[in-house]
Amino acid sequence: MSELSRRKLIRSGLTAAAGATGVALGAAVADRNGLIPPNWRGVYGLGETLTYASHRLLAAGANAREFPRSEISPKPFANGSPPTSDDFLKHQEQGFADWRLSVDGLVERPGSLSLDEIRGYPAESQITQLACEEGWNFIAEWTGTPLSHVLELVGIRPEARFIFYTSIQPGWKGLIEMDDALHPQTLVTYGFNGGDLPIGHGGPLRLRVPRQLGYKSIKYLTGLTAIDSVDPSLLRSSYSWYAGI
Ligand SMILES: Nc1nc2c(c(=O)[nH]1)N[C@H]1C(S)=C(S)[C@@H](COP(=O)(O)O)O[C@H]1N2
Ligand SMILES: [Mo]
Repeated sequence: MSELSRRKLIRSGLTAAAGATGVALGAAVADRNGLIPPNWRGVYGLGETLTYASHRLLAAGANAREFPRSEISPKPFANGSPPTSDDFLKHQEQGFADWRLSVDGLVERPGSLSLDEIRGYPAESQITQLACEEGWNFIAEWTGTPLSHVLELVGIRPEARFIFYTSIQPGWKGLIEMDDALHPQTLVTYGFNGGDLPIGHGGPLRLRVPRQLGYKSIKYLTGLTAIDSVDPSLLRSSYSWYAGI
């Protein structure tokens, strides 16, 4: 589909929905400002576009709420089971000494970083809430280096529009746009409540995206790829792409 007919299609779809819901202005503004999410096509595309666009317009640059230490949850819930692959178990046995984070795609200096290297970068801590789409949540202190720092180090190219990220755990992957990737609260974390990040919470390395729902905070992080367009295969089919809260 040409860019023009794609935009026409989006616009007519948005206008139809907008007429029904009384947010015509929002839809028009979304289109004009390029606020069309990568999953606009498909069953949820229209609703997604409206949610995404209104969030972006209302909350551009906003921070996720941070909490005092006294509100850290005494018993944070670790969701799901850690990876069971031989590969992961071997890393675990070796105390994750050889764990690496690959960084590639639209960057000047693709490569891979060791945990020690990452721990040596400027560190930030944040006390934020992780909210699962299923309704539960907890507050914890997360420590790591800003993703923006890692991206600067490898020379992120101006064409990059999204960061796609992967886990050693099959099926878990994430995608955020540069606005979230460069946001100061988006951290490559290795610390949790003052200690190492426990395996249950994604240790040794996890991307923490506190401005979005829990499933965007991918555990057992192994790779970052800077891209300029999104192939549908990069999206997790069972979750909505944009999970702003
Ligand atoms: N690799 C991986 N990342 C993941 C998950 C997972 O099962 N595996 N679960 C996601 C979901 S749905 C949520 S709500 C949070 C849960 O984080 P927690 O285990 O620290 O509570 O991690 C997200 N990241
Ligand atoms: Mo979740």
